[in-house]
Formats: sequence, C-alpha cells, structure tokens
Amino acid sequence: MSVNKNIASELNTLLTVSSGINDAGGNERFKKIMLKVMSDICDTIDQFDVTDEEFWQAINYINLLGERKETALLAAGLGIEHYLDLRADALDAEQGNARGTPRTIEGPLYVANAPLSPQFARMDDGTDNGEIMWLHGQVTDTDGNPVANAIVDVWHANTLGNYSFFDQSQSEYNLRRRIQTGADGRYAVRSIVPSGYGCPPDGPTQALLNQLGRHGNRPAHIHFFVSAPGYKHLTTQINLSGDKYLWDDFAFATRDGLVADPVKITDGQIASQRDINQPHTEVNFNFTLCQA
Ligand code: MBD
Ligand code: FE
Repeated sequence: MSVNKNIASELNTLLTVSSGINDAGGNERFKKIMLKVMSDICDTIDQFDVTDEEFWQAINYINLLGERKETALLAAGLGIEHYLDLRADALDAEQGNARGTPRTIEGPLYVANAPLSPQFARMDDGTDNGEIMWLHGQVTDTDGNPVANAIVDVWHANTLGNYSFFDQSQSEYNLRRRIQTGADGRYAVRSIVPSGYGCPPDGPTQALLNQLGRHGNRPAHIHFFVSAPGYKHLTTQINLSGDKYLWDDFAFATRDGLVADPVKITDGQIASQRDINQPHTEVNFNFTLCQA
C-alpha cells in the first residue's frame, strides 16, 4: 500500500485536533516536538506497511527497555548520544572557540555525589585483584595555565566491565571519586585498570543490535566530568590504547584526542609514586577547559 493522501490528512487531524495539540494550554515547544515525532512514526508505518504484529512488537520492546532500564544504553548504541558530541563540535567551530578537550558521551552509568578528596584519592576498595593503575594529569585553561579548584569526577568499570551501584556486588561508590585540583591544577588517583564493557547478552539492547548485525562491546575506558567556576562543564572519557575495540566502540565514544596509552611500570622503575610500591600501570591524561 502506498501512502494514501486521505489517510495522511486524517492523521493530521488526529495529531492536531483530537490529541489536543491545538488546544490552549500545555507546552508549545513540547507540542511541536511531539507532532514531529508522531508524524515520523506514522511515515515509517506507511513506508513499510507495518503490520499489527510489528506494531505490538515495538510496544512490547519499549516496555522491556524500561523494565531492564536500558533506554540510555540503547541511545548510546544507536549513536544518538554521540550526535550531541557532533553538535557540540559544530557549535564550537561556529563560535570560533579555542578547542578544549573534546566532549564525548556520558553513557548510562554515572552516579552523582562520589566521595570528594583534594588532589588524590584511592578509587578501588581493594577487593578486585586487577592491575594497579595510577592515573594522573593536569587541568589547564586554553592558554596552558593550571586551573585550581577544578573538580575531576571520575568513574570506571572493574575488571569484569561492571560499574558499582548498577552492580550490587560492589561496595558503595567503588571506582567512583571526585578529586579537587590544587594550585598546580593536578589530580591523581590510584585505582585498578578497568576492562571493557559488554551489553547484557540477554537484554533488549543486545537483541536490537543482533538484528542490525552489530556487537555491543566497548573498549576499556574511564569517564570524567571536569568542572571549575568560570569554565564550561566538560563531559568526556579516555579510551585505553591496546584494546581490540578501541576504534570499534558500539557507543561511538572513542575520539581523536581521547586515547590514552597505559604504560607498565616494572621493577627498578618503581618508587616515584605516592602509595604504590609494586609493579603497576600509569595513565597520564591532561584536560583543557574552555572559558564559560
Ligand atoms: C558504558 O560503560 C558506557 O560508557 C556506555 C556509553 C554504554 C554502556 C556502558
Ligand atoms: Fe562506561
């Protein structure tokens, strides 16, 4: 069945009158957005002659996404959240802003209010025998001056690719910390080297990806929010080189300028770092904040 003009005009009536979109009250911007979304859904139904069965499959799918709390995971997997990065880049280019550290997606696994410490924190609770990671760097402005009192909010997965809070087997705020920089703009944490993430294999996001012929894996990565008074809030991540999914991330979060090289420090090279007197991995990453 090709798109039928009569059906299309009835649809328009449905959307604009029966559903109250033209009524006084409500939110004008929301009404416009809903009209566009509903028109696009109806266009898709027309273009593919969507059957009743397919319609109910879609409804059940959305319910399942909610039940499993995977809506944000799917948004990442479809690249919709990455689209916000591309828009942020375009806006920066348009405004001729000096380029700070690139934005990349937040993802679905942030938890607010992690413990706050000045300059240094240990992030792991000691129960995961992963490789020790010493992660450190400096926050500067676009002229290279240190930014004091910046808050570096860091979160990452354990060696199984799982995040505390969502994984109830981990202690509260495990692998989640906020560090406040000192006058030198520096932050440092001791933690464990994270593993990559895989979508729950029995969940609705992976089921959809399977239908697209796609995997649901992410390379090992570390998330950051970096903020300071007078600067634009930065949402970013570093992805660790050497991971097989580095440039094949199902969430499209790996970007030029956001790849970090983990360096293994073995006997004889140890000693310099506070709190670590054993072989470990060092990751150095600096952030550049743009003026607000
Ligand atoms: C993650 O850890 C993540 O960062 C994203 C974007 C999606 C799923 C898991
Ligand atoms: Fe993540």
